[in-house]
Amino acid sequence: MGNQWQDLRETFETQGFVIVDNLFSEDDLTGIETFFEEYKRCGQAVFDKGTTFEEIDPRERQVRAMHPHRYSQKAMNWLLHPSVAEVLEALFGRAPLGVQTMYYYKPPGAKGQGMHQDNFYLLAKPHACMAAWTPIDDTDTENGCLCVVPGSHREEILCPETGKAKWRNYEDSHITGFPSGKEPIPVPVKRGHTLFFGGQLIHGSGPNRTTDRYRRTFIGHYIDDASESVSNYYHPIVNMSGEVVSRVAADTSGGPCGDGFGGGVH
Ligand SMILES: O=C(O)CCC(=O)C(=O)O
Repeated sequence: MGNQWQDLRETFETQGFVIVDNLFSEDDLTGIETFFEEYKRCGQAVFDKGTTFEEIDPRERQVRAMHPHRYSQKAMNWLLHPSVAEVLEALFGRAPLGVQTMYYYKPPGAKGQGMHQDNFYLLAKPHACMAAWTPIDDTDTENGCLCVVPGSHREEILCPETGKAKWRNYEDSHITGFPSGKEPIPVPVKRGHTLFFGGQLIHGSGPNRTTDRYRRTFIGHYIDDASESVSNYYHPIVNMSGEVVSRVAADTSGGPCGDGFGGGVH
C-alpha cells in the first residue's frame, strides 16, 4: 500500500471517518446536480418512504431520493465511480460492493437527520458497511452539515431502549446518549469532496437553518466482498463493474438488536 493510502487508512482507523478531496470532476458534479434537479420531477423516482418529491414536507421528513441507481444508469455510474472505488478498496482492504444510493435535497428549513449507525440498518456481516458522502453544495453548521462522534466506530451497534428521551433536536433517533467521553462534532465538507465513514460511526445532521441555501448530497453505501449477508433492503448488490453479485445472503437474523428486526433503509 502506498504512503498516501496508508495515511488515509490510519486516519480512518483512528477517527472512523476521513475526507478525500476532488474524487469527482467538476463535470461529474454538474452532471449529478442537473440529473437530480430533473429526477425530482420525474414520475418514476422513489423518494423517502415511497412518496413523490411534492408530497414531502421537509420540516417533517427527509427530502431524499432512495436508491436512484436502481432506476438510472447515470446514478449507477456515480455509485461505481472508479476514484471512489479506489479509496474504498484502500479503506476496506478488500474490493467494495455497492448496495445503496441516496440523494438528500435538504432544502432551506428542512429538518435534521437523527443520530444513528448505518450498520444498525444494513446489518452487513461479518464486517460493517461504509458510506461515501459527497455534497453538491458547500456544507456548514447553518445548512445542516454532517455531525459525527469521532471514535464511536469502535462501539457496538447501540440498540433502542424504550422510554428514553430523544437526543437534542436531531429527532427520530434511538441513540439517547454517547459513549463516555465522546461528543458529536460538525464536519463541514465543501462541494465535491467526499467524506468516507464506517457503518458503526454515530452520525446525523442538524436542520437546514438557512432561508436560501440547499444542502444537496449524493451518497453511496458499500459493503466489502467478504460480506456474507446484508439486510434484504440492500439487494440487489453490485460489484464495481456493475455486475449483480448473488453470493451475499439477505439477513434474516434480526441483527444485534433482536429477533424480528430485519434492518431497513435509512
Ligand atoms: O446527509 C445526511 O444528513 C445524513 C446522511 C446519513 O445519515 C447517511 O448517509 O448515512
